[in-house]
Amino acid sequence: MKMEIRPLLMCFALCVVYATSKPTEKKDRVQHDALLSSKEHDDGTNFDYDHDAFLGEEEAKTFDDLTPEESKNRLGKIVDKIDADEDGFVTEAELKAWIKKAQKKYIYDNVERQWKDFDMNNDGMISWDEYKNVTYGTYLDDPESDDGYNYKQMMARDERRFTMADGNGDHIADKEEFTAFLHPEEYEHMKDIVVLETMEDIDKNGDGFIDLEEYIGDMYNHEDEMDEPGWVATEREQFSEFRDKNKDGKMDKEETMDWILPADYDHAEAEAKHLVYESDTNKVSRH
Ligand SMILES: [Ca+2]
Ligand SMILES: [Ca+2]
Ligand SMILES: [Ca+2]
Ligand SMILES: [Ca+2]
Repeated sequence: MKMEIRPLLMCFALCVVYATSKPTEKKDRVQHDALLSSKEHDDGTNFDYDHDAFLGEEEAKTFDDLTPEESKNRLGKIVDKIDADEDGFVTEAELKAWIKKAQKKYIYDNVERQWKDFDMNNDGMISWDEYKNVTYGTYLDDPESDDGYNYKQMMARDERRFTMADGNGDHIADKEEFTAFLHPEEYEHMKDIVVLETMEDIDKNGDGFIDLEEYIGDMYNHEDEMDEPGWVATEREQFSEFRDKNKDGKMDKEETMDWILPADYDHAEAEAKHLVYESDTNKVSRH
């Protein structure tokens, strides 16, 4: 399928200039939105999510500083790049490839930014000791000081994740291993630890399961005398109907994995289809 989606993409870019992000009250544990954008996907409100998806979150941010005219020029160049075979049309496949690249760019940029803070001896590797000293140096110097954080527990948790990310077991992370440490949700072999850490966060009574109250308690902060917002009731139903698949009243490891790391969903593909659909139904006119 070929499609002239250039006008739509151009429109997105201009919208960036006026984009405002909406605060989200609800804490979202599901790993999907973070992949493409930290913003909510709600085209009824704005196109922020779509901007981030095809520009990359950082790139979209720099558009904020440009005039509409500059944005337009810049985006024209980007659309030319998306059109990989240069036939003047952007296909769903080209769009999907572009979005995948934008996702990865965000991740690799993030790793690059943090890298120099941890590689103290500049040998191009980050050892567990380097990471530990940079992150927990103050605590290690004075383990008795108490400022409300359980550094011992946080450090043990980091070391467990570091060990899992360290594929060859030498306690030293190369760039790929460090990327797996910082972005475990991107790696198949890190899925178990993502689920484990999430369960530890939510499972307040430590029985190894997430019950309904723990599930709601994690996403909703009870404020005294306030009525529960409507979505809390919806989430209670979600828990009973979809999350707790075997209906024993709690979520185990598998059920938690299905929730936070939905397996059969390709976000780049879904977003590409979505953009083509938006273009196809000519919703451009509403901007
Ligand atoms: Ca080093
Ligand atoms: Ca290693
Ligand atoms: Ca529990
Ligand atoms: Ca269950």
